[in-house]
Amino acid sequence: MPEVNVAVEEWLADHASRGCDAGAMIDAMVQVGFERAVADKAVHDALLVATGRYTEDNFPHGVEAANGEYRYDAAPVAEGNVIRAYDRDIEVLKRHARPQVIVFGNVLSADECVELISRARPKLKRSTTVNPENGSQDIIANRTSQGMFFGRGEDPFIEGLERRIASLMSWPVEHGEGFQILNYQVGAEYRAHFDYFPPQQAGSAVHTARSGNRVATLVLYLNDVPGGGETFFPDADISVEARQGCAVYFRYMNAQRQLDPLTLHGGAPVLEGEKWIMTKWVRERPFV
Ligand code: PD2
Ligand code: ZN
Repeated sequence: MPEVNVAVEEWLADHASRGCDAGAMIDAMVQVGFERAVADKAVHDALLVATGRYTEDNFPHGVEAANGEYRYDAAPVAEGNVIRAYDRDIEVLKRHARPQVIVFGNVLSADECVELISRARPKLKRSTTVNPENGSQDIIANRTSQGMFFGRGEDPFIEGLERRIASLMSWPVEHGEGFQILNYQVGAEYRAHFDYFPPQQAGSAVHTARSGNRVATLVLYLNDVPGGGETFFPDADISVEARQGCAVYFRYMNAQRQLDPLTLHGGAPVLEGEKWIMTKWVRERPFV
């Protein structure tokens, strides 16, 4: 298996600085024997260095999404059963290939979960969803949680967690939306939905104009839920229980900008106790 040595880095830097297409560079590396995940990361790192940020022109693989059946790239998450993510060893509990869903343990400590909940509690407001027709944020029966957002990098505690999560998701911290905390009381739920903005819906454009679409999600569980509250993927027969400090990752945009409909998912109604989660959504381009 070839390595990303100095010569390869020079080749990457040269092509990235000349605005070469990321997909073509990845394909060229794969053709000479690199694993796709290795090539994907090397190319995106080179583009970041060359441009200071991803742009519409160089990422991801042209402006138009490819049509047809979703093609699974290697998920950018590192291989192995334990992943060193910035400052913490994170356990890989389960990996699903189609859709790309990965369950992690030990992402947050109990103290971190408690701290996040106590900071969020006084700021909760009823959650909204995007109106597919005009993009407005509406309160609807499909989503009955309460939530709040932290500003990105708003203090050292939040910034440290963002670095850990960016490392785990192998996606630049600048591409992340601010952490969102959600609280579900008994009966509250988030019915099946996509986290990406479906391009065929008129209301999506207002949300994708500046930073592109969402690429992947990490849902982090801040408490043990005594009953209900699983994150479920109805078309993939996957269900993840809410366990404090654990998280579920799912990837729905590939390098060709296709979107994976199998990542339809929801938060099941809480049957007993309450549920606290934190979400991290990452975008194609820096989130501004
Ligand atoms: O509450 C959840 O488990 C959940 C699952 C999926 C929340 C979201 N998505 C979300 O807020 O997008
Ligand atoms: Zn969701």
